[in-house]
Amino acid sequence: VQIPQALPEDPDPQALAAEILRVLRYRVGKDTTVATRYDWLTASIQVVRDRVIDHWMEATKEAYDRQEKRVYYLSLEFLIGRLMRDAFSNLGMMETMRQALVSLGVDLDAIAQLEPDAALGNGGLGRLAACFMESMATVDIPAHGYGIRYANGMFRQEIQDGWQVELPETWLDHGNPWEFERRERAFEVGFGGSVESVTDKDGRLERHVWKPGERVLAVAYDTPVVGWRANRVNTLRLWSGMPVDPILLDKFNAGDHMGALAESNKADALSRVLYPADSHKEGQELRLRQEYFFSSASLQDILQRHLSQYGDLGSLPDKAAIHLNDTHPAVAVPELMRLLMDVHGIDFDQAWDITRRTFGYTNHTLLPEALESWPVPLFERLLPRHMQIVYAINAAVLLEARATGRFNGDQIARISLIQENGDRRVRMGNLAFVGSHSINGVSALHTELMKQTVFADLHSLYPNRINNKTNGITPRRWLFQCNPGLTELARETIGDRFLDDIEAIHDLDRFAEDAGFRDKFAAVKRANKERLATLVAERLGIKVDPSALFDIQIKRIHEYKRQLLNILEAIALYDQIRSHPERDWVPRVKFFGGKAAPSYHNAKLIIKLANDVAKVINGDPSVRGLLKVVFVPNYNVSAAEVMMPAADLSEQISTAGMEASGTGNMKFALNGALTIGTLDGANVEIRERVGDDNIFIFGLKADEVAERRANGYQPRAIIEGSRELSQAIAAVSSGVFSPDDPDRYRDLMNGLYDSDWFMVAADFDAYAAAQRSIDDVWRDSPAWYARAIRNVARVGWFSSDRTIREYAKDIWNVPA
Ligand code: DL6
Repeated sequence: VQIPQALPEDPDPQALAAEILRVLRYRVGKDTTVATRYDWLTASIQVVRDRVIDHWMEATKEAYDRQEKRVYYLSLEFLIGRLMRDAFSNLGMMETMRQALVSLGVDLDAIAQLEPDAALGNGGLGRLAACFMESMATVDIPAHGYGIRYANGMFRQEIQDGWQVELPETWLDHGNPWEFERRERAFEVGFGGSVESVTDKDGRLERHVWKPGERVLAVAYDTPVVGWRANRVNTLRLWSGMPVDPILLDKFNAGDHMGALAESNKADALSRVLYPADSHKEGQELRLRQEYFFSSASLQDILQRHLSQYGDLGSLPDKAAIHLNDTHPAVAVPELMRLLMDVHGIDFDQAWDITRRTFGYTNHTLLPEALESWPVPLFERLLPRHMQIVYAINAAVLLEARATGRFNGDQIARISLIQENGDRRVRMGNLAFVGSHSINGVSALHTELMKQTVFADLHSLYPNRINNKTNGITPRRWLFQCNPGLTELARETIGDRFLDDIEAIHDLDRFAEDAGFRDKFAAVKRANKERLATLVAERLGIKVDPSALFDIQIKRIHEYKRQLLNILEAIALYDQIRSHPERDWVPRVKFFGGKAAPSYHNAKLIIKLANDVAKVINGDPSVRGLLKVVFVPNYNVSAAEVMMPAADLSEQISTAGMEASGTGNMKFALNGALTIGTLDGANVEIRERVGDDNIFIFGLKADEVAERRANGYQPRAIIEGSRELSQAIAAVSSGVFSPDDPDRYRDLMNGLYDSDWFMVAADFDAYAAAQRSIDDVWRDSPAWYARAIRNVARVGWFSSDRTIREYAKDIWNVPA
């Protein structure tokens, strides 16, 4: 999208071409005769980066001069994807850049494809962090993101014989032209060792001194984050591990060559790889090390910046808001306490007051298996001083709870930072909660459930802390950049106001009943579907018809997200099409995409099932192409940018009460897909905004799911009572889709009969019925597109600009 007002310093294409050539020559060290496509990419990125730097420095200086409060967003994940198009688009130079490159014989789209997709995150949580960074720059909040510069981000997924295979993604292979290495910005981070007590001459305890047994360096790498129209440029600072001594010469000289490099390897391991599990805790030592590594380095950096500007730490909460993105950085709570007490000599009470006023915490999941906790012995061995501090905090909190006289023994045990039943563990959720002045959920329903379930007792102790901040997405990437066709159509129809205020896209609403507009809208959708069809044909050799209904479920593979429900419904539909060939079936393509955690057996099996089912259905001539199933490998941000705009139907079918929010649901709706979904996460609020007629809601509600579970849910009876479902399950179970290994899915299917925790059976009939009513609306094309247009028009509220403004006002206390 070429935004109307180019920045004042925006050059013409010829000047830009000259700049690209200069960078190619003097920074990349190539001339045009030998430059590879990667060299052109590097030169183009550096040209745009150069243009960002002045804004970056200005913004930093201004924040300093005006003594503005800064936001620090600590996140173990930033799923940023490719940055070049985003930067071109936010700077309003996409077209000039395209022309400049054309004049040099280079195709912008071709080199853009080469940019690695920076996948430093697993899924929703990491992508939210990336949207937030862009929105903070857009709404002009001085902010720094802090995370880890993983050498290997999310794995690359290949599908071999239908199975997921994980391969390392080496996104730094060609260097990273975006970043600045800041060797001088390095902090020591310790692990292990012992704690000594220092006493005064009268034997009174003065302070504790932690003597770590190991030390590593955290080195900063900075990436500028450009807001819309380069309003402001913020910093994403990612830490990389380095040894304090690159080689231990005494060991080397004594012939112990491996031992000489041991420290280096350990430091390297800290930023080597992202843990690829999003929904269950990783009880591994390296993970806790990573969490502490980046939390400690970030806090040291923050305190140093604060001290150099203000000279004392008492004012920290007034000048810094530190946000914990989930519990992964929760160890920052005792780390800040340690730094304040042991390094800066502040007493416990004041340190605790500063800490709580500085931190805010967002919870992103209620799944018990995803709530982090660490065995006390491991925590104590790695972080002995932090363990002492956790006990001290716990004592303060439990005494406070006891003093109210409102809590019995069980409740006190649930408030405790230490889980005492079974092996003793440190509860990171409770730690983050007590150490923060604000705890937020990510959709209205999720926030209510937080109050009623995991944090019920803490909420009763601190009733004013939990608040809701419904997630959002940046419209720059998820509309302007990924769907230029729709953006242009909207501009020519309602003008440019929505470019700066996405809620103004509501002006499109009245065009839902305008046949001429609907035709143009349908043509844009068609072009986007053709693009996806081409990609699928090229990559998978599967031909899909762009006039079919494109039904898409793309997200991490997890049982609670219920890809299995979707696959079983596809099988039931397949049976119906074959049994009733005379009926007027709506041609459909069911797309799936998503990665499974490598250790998650059932999720990997579900991927295999989707591929097995695809093989049978796509190869069966009696289906006459009316149904196709496509599993798109290696779903990532770049794939999402092609798939979201091409969807007619968005599958948001999690078991109610289990999806904290979802953000894919928002991206689809903004790109004109209708949603089929349960009343879960942000679907509830999407329905409120788009209206009942423009969304297909089915299934049990969260309280009904809880009630059924409590009263002894009997899936077997339900399955036996549903002909379609029992036939589909029987087919899978007996090996119809896995003739090479008929028992492959027996356990998975038996699980549905025996327990069905995710209530696939309970919701199946309602889901299938909703799909058939979708067919009815699809047959009435004007009615379909009217609904699609209303979706686009009515979901501007789900912008991350709105979310960030709410954080700014209610949590961070910064202007926005
Ligand atoms: O808040 C962002 C995102 C939500 O939209 C998803 O609903 C939620 O599942 C996700 N949570 C995580 C953390 N682990 N788990 N599960 O990624 O956060």
